[in-house]
Amino acid sequence: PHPQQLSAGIIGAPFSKGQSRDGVESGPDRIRAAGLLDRLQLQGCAVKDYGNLTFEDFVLDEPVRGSKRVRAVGSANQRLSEAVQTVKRDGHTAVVLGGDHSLAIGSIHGHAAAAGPLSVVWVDAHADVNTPLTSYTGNLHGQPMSYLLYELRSKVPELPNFSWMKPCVSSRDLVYVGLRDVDPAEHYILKLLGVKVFSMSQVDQLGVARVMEETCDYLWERAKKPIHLSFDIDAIDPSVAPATGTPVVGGLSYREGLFITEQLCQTGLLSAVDLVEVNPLRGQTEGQVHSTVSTAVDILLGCFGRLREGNHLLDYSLPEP
Ligand code: 4U7
Ligand code: MN
Ligand code: MN
Ligand code: MN
Repeated sequence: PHPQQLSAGIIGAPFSKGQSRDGVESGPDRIRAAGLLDRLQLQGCAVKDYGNLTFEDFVLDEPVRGSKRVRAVGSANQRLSEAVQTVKRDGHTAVVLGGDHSLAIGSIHGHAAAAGPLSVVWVDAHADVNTPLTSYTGNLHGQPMSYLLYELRSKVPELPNFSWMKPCVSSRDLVYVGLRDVDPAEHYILKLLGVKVFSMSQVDQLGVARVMEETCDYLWERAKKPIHLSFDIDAIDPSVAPATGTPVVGGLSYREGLFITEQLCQTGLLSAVDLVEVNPLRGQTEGQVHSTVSTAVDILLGCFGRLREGNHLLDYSLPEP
């Protein structure tokens, strides 16, 4: 698709209670301040900003079976799910600016509620598929995929403020790219369910071009479903994107990150994108924050048709002398 045929509906989700570090709630405003909306419009993409969501506070939000701030996460994601449904029904490609990665629960749920069965491409250093019972940190940002997968339904306990959601993704419709920090229980789950995984080791072995070719082939084997891209900025190497809560060495290069978005955009099926885990407070210098935020912006521009070969507007014509 050409950028001029695309439209973005942007939702800010300044939410941080899926993990314990302050700062990730300022991700949406930092990404906007870096010029995301103007730059999308300049490349010909129509943009509607739905603003920032607000979230309910819970004074009493005691851990539930070891998992922290479950009520706040459940409630925030219910709001986000409704917002994503609105954006999809308005006809846009949804963009969720996080915030921490627990937001994928509401984002993917809302996308599936509005668009039907999805393919999910999860670009992350982590698999985020701990159940509340396998997590040893108790942080919900390490658990969202376990709530979303049909196949794990019987392994996830009922949690307060989660009764609004039901699993909506099949493990056959999920592909991971960039993994390099997977907990033992998560590794067991990925093997048990036979999930398609391109870890950093596969990126090294095959190169990102084959990884993306195989990702698309795999997802299209059965049907061409709308694609949900959930992009955790910590997938990118911390030398490029250090301002994030759980950095892991040995990540995707900036170029590999952009290539992933160029390829997914060219499928014409990209229907929603999360850009999460940008935490400006985790940068040690303003330069580190800038590098992280501008990488996040470039990833999003790539999702909306920006190509490194260059672009031009459909109605462009050369000036006559
Ligand atoms: B992120 C972790 F234990 N697996 O469950 C956990 F290593 O959204 C990390 O990908 C989760 O940044 C990282 O807490 C969550 C940990
Ligand atoms: Mn991560
Ligand atoms: Mn993540
Ligand atoms: Mn993280």
